[in-house]
Amino acid sequence: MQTTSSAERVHIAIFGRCNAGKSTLMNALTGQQTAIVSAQPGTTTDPVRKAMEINGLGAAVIIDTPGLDDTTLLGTERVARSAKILDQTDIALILFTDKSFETELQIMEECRIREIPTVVILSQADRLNNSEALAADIAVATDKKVLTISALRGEGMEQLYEALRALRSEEQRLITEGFCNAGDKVLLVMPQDKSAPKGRLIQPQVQTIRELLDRGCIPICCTPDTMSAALSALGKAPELIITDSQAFDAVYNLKPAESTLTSFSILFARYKGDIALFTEGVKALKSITSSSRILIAEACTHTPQNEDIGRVKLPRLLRKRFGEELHIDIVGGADYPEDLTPYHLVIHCGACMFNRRHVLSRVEKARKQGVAITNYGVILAALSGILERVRTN
Ligand SMILES: Nc1nc2c(ncn2[C@@H]2O[C@H](COP(=O)(O)OP(=O)(O)OP(=O)(O)O)[C@@H](O)[C@H]2O)c(=O)[nH]1
Ligand SMILES: [Mg+2]
Repeated sequence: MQTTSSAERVHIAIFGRCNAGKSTLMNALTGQQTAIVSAQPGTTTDPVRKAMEINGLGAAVIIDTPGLDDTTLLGTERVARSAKILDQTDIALILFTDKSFETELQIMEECRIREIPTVVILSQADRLNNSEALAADIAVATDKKVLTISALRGEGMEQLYEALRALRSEEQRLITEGFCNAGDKVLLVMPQDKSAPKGRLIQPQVQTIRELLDRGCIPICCTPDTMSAALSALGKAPELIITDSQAFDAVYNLKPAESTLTSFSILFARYKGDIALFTEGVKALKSITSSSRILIAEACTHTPQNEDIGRVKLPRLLRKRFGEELHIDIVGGADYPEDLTPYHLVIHCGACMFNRRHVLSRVEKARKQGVAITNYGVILAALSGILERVRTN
């Protein structure tokens, strides 16, 4: 379980006013004293995260949040904080405790706009002597089914897990969805050269192989050097071939005409983001001039490496093509600007550290502002002439 990266976990965030019982629910879900609980309003001042495995739902991160009405924080900061959490929330648990619903309905509206599924909860039911009537009022106000729970006593938790499992199965996405079916042979051509990590496969390769096995496909692995031998061994052309950008030309030349070809970076751009918008976004390359501004946005902050894509390789390729004066800003981690309008194009990293929701929140910001957006895999494929030769969606 610990090996599932945070990006692959369903992010479940708990929202409500101070003292609604958010931290108590967090502890009940995780089965540990993960968050501090007290009768003092405003106990939780920063989001608390805990990775866990939920039976039947899989790897999750539970996020406990500060009260939405916490007056110890400045109003605008509070809103900004919850918006930041919503940016990465896959499922929101909204806690209600009494008859005033205003704050709860506001956050639900925000979730509706962002298409974040919500679970409506009447919290601390053991304290109430009119929980049924209150639950009925909340159901009318929210137009949702209401779960009545007592996190302190562990009552109603099974129904909560059930609701989470149901939402999760609606959300589940596949990397290779639509590219192959059960029984299909899928040839994975994966160069294992100097740049590959020693003794293991990289995460996108591992995840794709695992998914193909789960889907009843037949993954066959080879390197560019052994691709011809693998094709002869197969007898019949594989339905799908997936390769790495660096081996693309060699693989393209050997590919049987009947096989569909795509790349790991295209599949992951689609899995992690909005491939239609990303392929549309690279069209902005046509109108870039040496005075254009480009934003390169990375999900994580990391020590730049020698051939770092975002900091070295992409700026070099772009400047070579559009001129040395090309203005390129590079931001990392949480520094994604609110105002993207100065930019001609936003190029986002592959986001191995972000969940899909988080990438889509950023994509949506660009779309709303009418700014073209793409990602590393798609732009590198476009710049090297791969994009028009692969299936992207
Ligand atoms: N009886 C009862 N008390 C509860 C329940 N859940 C929480 N409480 C109590 O309510 C108080 C607040 O609980 P917390 O879990 O700290 O509430 P919170 O929403 O995290 O509060 P903040 O961090 O201040 O926003 C504590 O005294 C808890 O013991 C419950 O299900 N039943
Ligand atoms: Mg708390």
